Amino acid sequence: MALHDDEVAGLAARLDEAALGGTAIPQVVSAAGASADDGYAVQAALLARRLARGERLTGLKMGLTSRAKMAQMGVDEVIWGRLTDAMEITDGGPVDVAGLIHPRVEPEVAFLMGRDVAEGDDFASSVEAVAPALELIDSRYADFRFSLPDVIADNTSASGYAIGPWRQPPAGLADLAVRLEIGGEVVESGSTAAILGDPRNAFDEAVRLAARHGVRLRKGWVLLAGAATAAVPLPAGAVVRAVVDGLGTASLRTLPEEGGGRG
Ligand code: OOG
Ligand code: MG
Repeated sequence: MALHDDEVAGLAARLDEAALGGTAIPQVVSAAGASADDGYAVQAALLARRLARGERLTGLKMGLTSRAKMAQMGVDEVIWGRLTDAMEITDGGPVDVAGLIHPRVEPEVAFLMGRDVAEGDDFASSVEAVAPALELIDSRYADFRFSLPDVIADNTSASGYAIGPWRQPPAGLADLAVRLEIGGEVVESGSTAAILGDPRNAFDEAVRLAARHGVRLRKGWVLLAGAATAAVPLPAGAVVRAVVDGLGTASLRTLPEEGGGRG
């Protein structure tokens, strides 16, 4: 049974306030008896609040496209969320983690849309560039635990993203080595093959799944294909790099913690 509009609006407000205040909430969406489709309705209402504050959509993200992530989160369905300009992190640039709840970081591959994408459009004619990327996720739920409708409603834990240098899509993307480094140490490693066998499949899934909710990728938008490895906690005062063989490096640096405790 679908949630009523006022329930959807109320849940979107809870999630929005949790993110703004940097405080975790219980799994209120599944507790309300929501389905995955209800989750997408809450996500749309949550993003409408952000856009009303002046944020602008910059793209979409795929989630749980790799087994490593499905296993880590205990949810085994591919999901998608929305990106805004407020989530953009300049490549190599600073991120203040003080206002976040329990941030994690994961290595990804990003696609740049060369045109408005219609259902059935293929990767080759739609994607004009590819880049290594880092995604910063921060579930608004306590202990980073959620069910499928919860995480969909929470915009698939989206919090920030940094994109490395764009380049023309290479001939092969299916099996590029990926590593995640924090403070110069390799903390996770894997392959782009972990992303649905080939990250290009994440593009097809994004087009298909978003269309179900009337959403299409636009020219100039970014699509994050999903993490190639499990996510790791993001510490303050650290340099983080995602290195994808053949694509290059995306990086960010977190600001040092100020005088003991959250500001
Ligand atoms: C959900 C978001 C998953 C990915 O790349 O798989 C995701 C989460 O793990 O909190 O962004
Ligand atoms: Mg991700």
